Amino acid sequence: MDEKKINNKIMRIIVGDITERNTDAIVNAANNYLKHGGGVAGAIVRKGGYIIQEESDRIGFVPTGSAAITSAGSLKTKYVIHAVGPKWGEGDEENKLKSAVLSSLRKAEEYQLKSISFPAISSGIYGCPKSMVAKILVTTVAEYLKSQSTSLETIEFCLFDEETYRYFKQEFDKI
Ligand code: AR6
Repeated sequence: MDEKKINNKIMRIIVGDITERNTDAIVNAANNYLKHGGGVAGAIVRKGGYIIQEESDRIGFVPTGSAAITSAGSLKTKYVIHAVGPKWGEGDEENKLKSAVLSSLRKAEEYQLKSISFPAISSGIYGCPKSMVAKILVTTVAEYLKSQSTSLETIEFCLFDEETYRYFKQEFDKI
């Protein structure tokens, strides 16, 4: 675990299972149709309950680089913010990823949330390099905290394995 203060807000990196986090919201690495099958998405629905899939089905399509919000079923968190990151190779991955992060932060803001936890969006099934994902996620959140007044007091990255954590730690240390 490591954390930094930016404008009196906390930016944190941890190794863990995001479905266990009790932040106000957790972010899901979703696809355009919010069909939550594998990866973090599958784990969220398996643990939180099918209500999350049902609410997602009512939302329907979410463009790449955007985010939608549902309740969180029986998870410890209150909301799931479904962010759609890019697939590696489709083009303009960095901008789309940045946009997915900013859309998630704006959703959290709309709901006046105080804390949010992000996974390494697009770095699993979607195949983006972990180094790129770490750079975009960490710099986007750091810039956001520097430049905005926000309801968010804590923004964390919950990384599933030590290798991903090391990539995030490298970027974190540059801030
Ligand atoms: N907690 C935290 N991180 C996790 C967890 C967990 N429980 N499980 C996996 N990760 P992925 P993507 C990490 O594949 O690449 C789904 O089918 C994982 O190690 O979940 O954006 C969706 O429905 C990796 O570093 O998301 C989409 O179709 C990161 O989370 C598609 O996969 C993201 O991996 C999205 O692919």
